[in-house]
Amino acid sequence: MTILEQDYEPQEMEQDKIHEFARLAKPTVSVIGLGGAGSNIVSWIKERGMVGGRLLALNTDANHLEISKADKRILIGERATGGLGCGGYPEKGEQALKESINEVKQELTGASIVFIVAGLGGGTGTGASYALAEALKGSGRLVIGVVTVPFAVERVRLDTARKGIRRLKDACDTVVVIDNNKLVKVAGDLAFAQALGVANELVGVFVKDITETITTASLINLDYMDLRTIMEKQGIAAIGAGWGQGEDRIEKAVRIALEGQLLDINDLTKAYGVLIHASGGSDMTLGEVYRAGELVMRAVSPKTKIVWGAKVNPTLEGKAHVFVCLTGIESNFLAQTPKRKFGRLKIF
Ligand SMILES: Nc1nc2c(ncn2[C@@H]2O[C@H](COP(=O)(O)OP(=O)(O)OP(=O)(O)O)[C@@H](O)[C@H]2O)c(=O)[nH]1
Ligand SMILES: [Mg+2]
Repeated sequence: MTILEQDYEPQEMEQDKIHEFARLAKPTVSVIGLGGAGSNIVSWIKERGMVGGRLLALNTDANHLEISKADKRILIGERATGGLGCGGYPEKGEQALKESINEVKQELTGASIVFIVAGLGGGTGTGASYALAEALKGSGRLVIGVVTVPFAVERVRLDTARKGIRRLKDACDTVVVIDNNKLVKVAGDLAFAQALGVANELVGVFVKDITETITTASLINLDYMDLRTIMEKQGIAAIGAGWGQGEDRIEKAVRIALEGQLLDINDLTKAYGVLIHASGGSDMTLGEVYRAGELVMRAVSPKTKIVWGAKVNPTLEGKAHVFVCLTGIESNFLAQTPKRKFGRLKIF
């Protein structure tokens, strides 16, 4: 054996070792949409295409599940609901998930990050999502709930949603709460179906951008440990999103994201952690991305932990999109006391 050959072998072994570590260290992401809204959001993501994550849809409603575009669809609680949905009862959703838990867990083998996506207020999305989060608790995975809160006109569903958030908060690492009412205010006067579309897009972009920035090479990579740092055992989170165009597009996008129209928080300095994500066309520069980071840093407390990621998106030529996710906050929605459903009893 020549000296050269002797040198070469250990080097090759080192390369193999790095390759093996890289393969094992790659986080695997599963996105699970539960109930009608959750399945629709997963279909939205599938239609746009997502690199690096697996999309699952879970429902008790067989007809709705049939139109889902998820990579894998699972009808849960066949015995409990007969494929007919939960009719707004979260207890039924919980029972359905428990009935099918083994099948669901099997689909999650190897997943290190699990997004639980649902519109709270109904039976399946509410009950099955907290039951799933509870079943995954302590499994070592990072479990992130991303849920919407019903529109004010949905009334009784608001209470169901509050109960759902409380259970999710105890079981998930972080629950990102998006208030449909704020969304509609920002988006303008929209018909109900269109308003739901806006909600699907916001949740969809959030989950897709985080997944792709973690699993694929990006302008600034966000890694699994970064995400863990600010999301592990953090309770409630809120997100703000902003768009900008033209010369100061990044400044505009950050300002809109932080103005708080979407954020369910009054005081940004109370957040434990913040995730900043910027995306823009191939013309987006690193300088712009750092500027976004600087602007957010000025708005939060010096103690707030900050992680960030950035990704080029060819469909955003000339534009910028920024979202901020503030973790460890107290939700205004949760703090509101529910309105009394009946008037006072009058005794004559
Ligand atoms: N973003 C979004 N939200 C939706 C959509 N459809 C319904 N919602 C919201 O999500 C809440 C729950 O609705 P669904 O997801 O249809 O209910 P479910 O979880 O299937 O519950 P059951 O039908 O009772 O089993 C509603 O109160 C709405 O606020 C949708 O397509 N997109
Ligand atoms: Mg349903």
